[in-house]
Formats: sequence, C-alpha cells, structure tokens
Amino acid sequence: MRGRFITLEGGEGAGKSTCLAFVREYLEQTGRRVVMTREPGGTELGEKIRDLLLHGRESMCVDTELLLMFAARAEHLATVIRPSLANGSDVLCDRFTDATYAYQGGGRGVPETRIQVLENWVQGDLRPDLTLLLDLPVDQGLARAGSRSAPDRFEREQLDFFERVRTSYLAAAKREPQRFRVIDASLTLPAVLEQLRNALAAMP
Ligand code: T5A
Repeated sequence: MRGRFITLEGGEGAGKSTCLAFVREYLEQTGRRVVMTREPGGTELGEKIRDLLLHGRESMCVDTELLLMFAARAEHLATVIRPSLANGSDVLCDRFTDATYAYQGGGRGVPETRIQVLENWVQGDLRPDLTLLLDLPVDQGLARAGSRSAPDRFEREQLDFFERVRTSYLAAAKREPQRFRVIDASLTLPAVLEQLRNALAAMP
C-alpha cells in the first residue's frame, strides 16, 4: 500500500521544526514508517541547491530562484519521495510546492500559471494528501524567528513580502479545504500540538 504524503507549511518562525518532531512521533506511535525530509533540500544535490538559495552571495533573478526550487524538487521526488511512498512509508516533508506558490508566487510575484507548468511537469499528478498550514501573524513569526542565528536570503525580506506569503498560503487553504488544515500557530505550544493531533486523527 502506498504511504501518505504529508507536508508542513507556514511563514517564518511559525514553529515548523517543533511541530515536525511531534507529527513524526504521532505517526510512528500509530505504527507507520515515516521518512522525514525537507525542501528545498532532502538529497545531497538538493542540499547544495538549498545552500545556494538561502546563503548564496550572488543576487539571483526570480526565474532562477523558481527553477532552482523545482530542480531540487525533481531530484527529491525521484530519489526520496516517490520511492518512499511506493514502499509504504509515510513521507513527512517540511515545505513543498505550496511554499513555491506562497514565496515565489505571492512574495515575488511570479504568475501562478507559470508555477503550475513546472508543478505539472515535475510532479505529474502527485500532490500531498494532507497539508498542515501553521498560520500566525507575520510580526509574531518574525519575532520568534528573529531570536535565532543570522537571517538567510528569505528572512532578510521586508514585512510586506511576508504578508503576501501569508495571504497566498491562506488563499490556497481556502481553495483546497479537503487537503489543508489551518493550524492557529499563534497559540501556546500545547494548544498548537492539540490542533495537530486532531488533524492527524481525522486523516484516513
Ligand atoms: N522556500 C522554500 C521558498 O521560497 N520556496 C519553496 O518552494 C520552498 C520549499 C527555507 C526558506 O525557503 C523558502 C521559504 C523559507 O524562507 P525553512 O528552512 O523551512 O525554508 O525556513 P524557515 O521558515 O525559516 O524554517 P525554520 O525551521 O527556520 O522555522 P520554523 O520551523 O517555522 O520555526 P521554529 O520551529 O524554529 O520556531 C521558531 C521559534 O519559535 C518557538 C521555537 O521554540 C523557536 O524558538 N516556538 C514557539 N514559541 C511560542 N509558542 C509556540 N507555539 C511556538 N512554536 C515555536
């Protein structure tokens, strides 16, 4: 039986790292095998691309950024995601194509139709079975993220960029309510984990 493809999304500092560990543990306790991975990255080549995208010193045009996201994704799908799903493992992925729609689409202004072409090309008909969207006001997320190490290329963006990212994520969740679960990530950690538990328990 094919595994389930579960993605975690959200703006900066939404608490994904904290929540991923919880989701993994929950799934394993219900007897599932779990492959936890992330985007951009998840493969040796993908991690090199991630480094260019997050920490590259050269400026980068928007199309280059978009294509690098999908180049890393193609490798990730071919060598990690598809084989793991095929052998029955659940794949738990820290960000996926919804992040491209939110950051390159909403944030950078790339037309959705252009992203759709790449999505269909690279993924075929593969889409996540469940997407957990950690939502919180931008200023709150940035305050949480700000207490960490030096900001990467995305974290150095301005407030309005992150507002567009959030708007884009929420619009996607509204368009596909059967796939998305919006989690109020502004609450305390126990309250966030409770929402995640409910979303996972309702999963077929
Ligand atoms: N990107 C990615 C694109 O532009 N396009 C794409 O297609 C893809 C796939 C890297 C960047 O790439 C971009 C988006 C990103 O900018 P990333 O590594 O996932 O992606 O980047 P971050 O969003 O920066 O992820 P982080 O792991 O760094 O942040 P988290 O996981 O959201 O936040 P986390 O868990 O470290 O929490 C932040 C702080 O808040 C606290 C935590 O303890 C921590 O200190 N916290 C809470 N505090 C109070 N209450 C709670 N409920 C809390 N939950 C967590």
